[in-house]
Amino acid sequence: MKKSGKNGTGVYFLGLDSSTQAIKAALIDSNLNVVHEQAVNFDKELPEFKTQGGAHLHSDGLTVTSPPLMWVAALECLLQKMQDDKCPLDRIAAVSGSGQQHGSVWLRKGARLTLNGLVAEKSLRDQLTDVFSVADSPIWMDSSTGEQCRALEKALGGAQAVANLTGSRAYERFTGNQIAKIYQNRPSEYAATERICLVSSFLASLLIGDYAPIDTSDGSGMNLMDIRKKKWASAALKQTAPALEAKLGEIVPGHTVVGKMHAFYRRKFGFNPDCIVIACSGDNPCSLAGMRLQRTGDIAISLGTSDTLFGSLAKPKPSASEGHIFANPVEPKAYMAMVVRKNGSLTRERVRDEAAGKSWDKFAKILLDTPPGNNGLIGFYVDQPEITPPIMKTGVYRFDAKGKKLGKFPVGADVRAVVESQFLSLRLHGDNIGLKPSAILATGGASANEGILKVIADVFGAPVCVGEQPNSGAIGAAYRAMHGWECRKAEKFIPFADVLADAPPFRKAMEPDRAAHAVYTKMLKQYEKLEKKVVAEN
Ligand code: ADP
Ligand code: XUL
Repeated sequence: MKKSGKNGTGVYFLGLDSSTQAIKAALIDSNLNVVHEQAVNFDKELPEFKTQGGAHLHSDGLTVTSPPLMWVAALECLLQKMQDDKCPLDRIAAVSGSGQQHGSVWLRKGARLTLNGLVAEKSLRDQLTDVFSVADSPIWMDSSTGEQCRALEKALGGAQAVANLTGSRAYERFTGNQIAKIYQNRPSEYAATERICLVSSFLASLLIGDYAPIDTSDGSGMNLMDIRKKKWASAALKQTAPALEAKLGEIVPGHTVVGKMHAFYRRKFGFNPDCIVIACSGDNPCSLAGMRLQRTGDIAISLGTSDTLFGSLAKPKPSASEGHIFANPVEPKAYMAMVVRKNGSLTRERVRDEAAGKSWDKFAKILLDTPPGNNGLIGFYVDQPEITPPIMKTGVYRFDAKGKKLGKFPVGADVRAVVESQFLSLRLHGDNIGLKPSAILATGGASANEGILKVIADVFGAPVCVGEQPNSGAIGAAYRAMHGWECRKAEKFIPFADVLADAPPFRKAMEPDRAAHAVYTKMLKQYEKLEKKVVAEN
């Protein structure tokens, strides 16, 4: 491990990322260097929970859940690994976290007391086995709440009215619609619930041993928060479920200190007794912090389980048809805009296994060796019901250069088609909500793939930069921990950019090719036409 210590302070900041497939950690020193990274993969390291990509895909093809106890076990396992690696846990001044967005964790009456009374003699997992009123947490991949979405839009005066109030039209995965479904279908479990957390605020609750508030940025992904006032929207709460506000608790800005690490972590892992916890936030908001997006035109693409395109925004302009406006996680007065695709890494992985011998290197080589534009072939790869564009019926839809349906593509063409359609879609829909990149910062697992970065640069006609580590969720959480700690020390809000002024620069990884970009600009029209057709048929 590298040594730290700007001004001899020698303190560290920890970012945790409870994401879809794994929990990850990034430890930074006071010079903003990442000095340690660690991860626990759910499928591989906690096989007893029987997840696939961190989730349980139910037989209706729409419902997707994860066991919240797995997230508890994973946190403990991660901290154990860090202690085994001799990380200076006793010198961590502040911790914050990132969580996959929209997922909810349901805690039964009495859970708060259990959290308060955690003891180091027992495992977290054993002590928290019985705190959940719902054992299967709905996550962001779920698309089973169409009925509840329609009801919310009807009650509030239509999709635009819901978007104006909450930042997004009603979306299936958004937490409020998931809450409405559980209230309607499982009323006794709803009644037994004392607190509904997001994945992020659950992580913070585990760390402080108490109920932690939801932050305004992750709270924007619920269809329940007034996006301008940054308070719960009573009309949305009323339509969702009774007595909901008390179950949700407070909503706070992202730099808020939510408590101190519970004594459990000092006794078990040697954390410092003064270590504070800063409100945890969503993975995309944390990535925005990790990518330090400040200027308009600086846009990030996160290539994790989902693919997302996002950027900072001064004024919200919510759309009734697509995209999301969230509160900004580091600047209380600002916003962020985002487009999300569900068929990201796992869909690429499936095509890789079928067409590139299960090798990312081979997958990248095919992309680098085949012509931009795929000789006019366009495909839509919908392994899971898609969010952007909304396609509920799963399957692969392939078209030739004239727009005629095809059953199969020649060898290799699926590799190019899956990647090209993913980024043509992000370009088209990002543009619709004002996300027009002049430079792109890429992050997430797939940002290690040169072939994919080349397609991104060419589709958008913009240079692509990457950070030293592809894990901007955990790094962003570590930056936010530092920011919250500095604000607490100064007893006032300090601009995030001031705290991060010395952060390491990003590396330019790919320049766009003008000719290839022109091919994609032309292809986008055909892509849009075919996309409309596929959406209309479903
Ligand atoms: P999440 O945070 O959503 O759990 P990550 O950002 O950790 O996801 O990304 C995990 C994904 O990264 C895996 O599903 C895998 O398909 C993808 N991945 C890892 N390495 C590569 C690579 N070299 N090329 C393309 N994709 C990759
Ligand atoms: C964002 C979304 C996903 C999850 C998981 O709206 O649904 O990006 O946050 O990464």
